Amino acid sequence: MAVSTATTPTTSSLSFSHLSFFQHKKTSFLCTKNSIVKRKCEHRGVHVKCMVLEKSSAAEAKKTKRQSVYTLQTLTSWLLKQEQDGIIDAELTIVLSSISMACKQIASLVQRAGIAKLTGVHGAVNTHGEDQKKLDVVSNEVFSNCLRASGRTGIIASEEEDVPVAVEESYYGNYIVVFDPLDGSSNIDAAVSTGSIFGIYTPNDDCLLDLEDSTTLDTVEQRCIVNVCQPGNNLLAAGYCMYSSSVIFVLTLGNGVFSFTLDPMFGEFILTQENIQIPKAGKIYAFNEGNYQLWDDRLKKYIDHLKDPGPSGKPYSARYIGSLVGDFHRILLYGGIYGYPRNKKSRNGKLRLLYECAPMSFIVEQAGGKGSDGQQRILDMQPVEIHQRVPLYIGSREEVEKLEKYLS
Ligand code: AHM
Ligand code: MG
Repeated sequence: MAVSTATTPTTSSLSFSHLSFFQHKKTSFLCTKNSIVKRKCEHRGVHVKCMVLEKSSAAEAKKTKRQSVYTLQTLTSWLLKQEQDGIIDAELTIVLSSISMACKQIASLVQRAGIAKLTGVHGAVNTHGEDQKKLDVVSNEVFSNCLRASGRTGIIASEEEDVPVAVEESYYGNYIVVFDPLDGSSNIDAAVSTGSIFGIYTPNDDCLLDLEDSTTLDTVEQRCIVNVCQPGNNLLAAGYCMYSSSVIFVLTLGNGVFSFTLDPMFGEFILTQENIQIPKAGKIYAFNEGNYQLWDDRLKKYIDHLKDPGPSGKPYSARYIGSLVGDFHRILLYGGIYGYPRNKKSRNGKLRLLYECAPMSFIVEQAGGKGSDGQQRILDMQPVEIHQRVPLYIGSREEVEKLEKYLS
């Protein structure tokens, strides 16, 4: 690395870094710049003289090392660290890695949906009587395959399947994974944000579910349902992946909320936010106000108040994508409230307790927020059926509590 004498700057204009590689006539001198030893280089005629000025402490060197801009923490290395710290076991680490792999695959399918002819409806109707999109079906398959291949899941329950499924290939671990493989898929053909949501439990045969109505089910199916129907309080981990302008994987293991962004250059989720805390309050509301006339009068009053808080207050801003993951992610970062209330046509609202409300409520509580059905904490609710729907109000603590007062 030589600098030609013709372009060699004068001594007065030389910075330390210029002097790091400086050649004069036939003699080359290299003054290394490092964190342990600082050198001052002087240009005297044909010589460059390097003098040791001071030795920095080992602590300073360590600090400099920690601040390197090249230090990236991938989801994989972060999970391994959680395992080393005893927060999760090796089996759960594998399950979470499998989920992140499924999310990467779905992200790629979502991005290429138009090209790969994956837009439009599949032609079937799911267990809720809704038209399944092609990508609903494909994403469900991707998620299920990744979980099966992990060999660490005993039962998987998907919003897109009629009943939970026992995984025969389970090698060890037996974790129960509940998931909505592609939430908000009505947005997919317009390339608007969608997401995957998941929650993880350990097997629990003490579930209080009444199976008397389920006599048509065989014993394996019954065991699966009993194990899956657990309150959100039992969640070990929950998260979501948002497919948007960035692909963002948000995760909690019950010790804070962490966010990872997919780096498309090398296909890894990189830790981008640690210990996310939702603002205590926030002036954004995300409700489908098209249903206003179907709502309870108390809820109408609450929404009216947000829009017209009187002379002292500023109205709230309405922001609604119609995609829970995207709407929730905005509220998590900026504060405010997301709501999917019950209405005259849907007595329990639209969202499912197991696949959507409980995992999101676990995340929001870990971030200091609140998830409620308007009266009670979502995480305390004992599911009575696997595809049970409940009203959901979720977001900043003060905002959810204000709504609860209006509804009481
Ligand atoms: P889905 O699971 O069938 O995609 O439905 C859930 C979605 C949520 O993402 C979103 O918040 C809600 O449905 C929107 O419903 P609506 O179109 O009634 O506002
Ligand atoms: Mg959904």
